[in-house]
Amino acid sequence: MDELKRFGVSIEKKLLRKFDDYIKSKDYQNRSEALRDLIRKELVDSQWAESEEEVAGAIIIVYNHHQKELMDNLINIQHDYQDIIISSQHVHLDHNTCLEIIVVKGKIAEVFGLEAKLKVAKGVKHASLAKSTLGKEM
Ligand code: NI
Repeated sequence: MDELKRFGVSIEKKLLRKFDDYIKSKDYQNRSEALRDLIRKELVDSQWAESEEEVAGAIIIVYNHHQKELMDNLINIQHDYQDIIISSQHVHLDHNTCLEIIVVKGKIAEVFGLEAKLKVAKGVKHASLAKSTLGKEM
């Protein structure tokens, strides 16, 4: 771990009380730990606002594999985005339903493009994107 630096923070009583409640509900050991996590989350979020940035993440889709042409469609989409797809995992949830986790690494604009195409494919019931980071500046 990098060397820790201390700094003072001025904060309204009411806000601090809410922050302490939040810390307790999330099982943080102390304010510093919670604050570090919040800062990292904000930095990752702001990274995701810049479409030229390189990021990592995962797209999860749930779909009915009996839907006509959906399997072909999903495979074609993923081949179109092979440059940013690192790996994918397919899980059979029940007789009809599949879940796929697609791990991505690349430019944000590309990741959003892939997510958008998967989301609108007919037969996809749900798509969600977990935004993460390459971790270089964390
Ligand atoms: Ni399946």
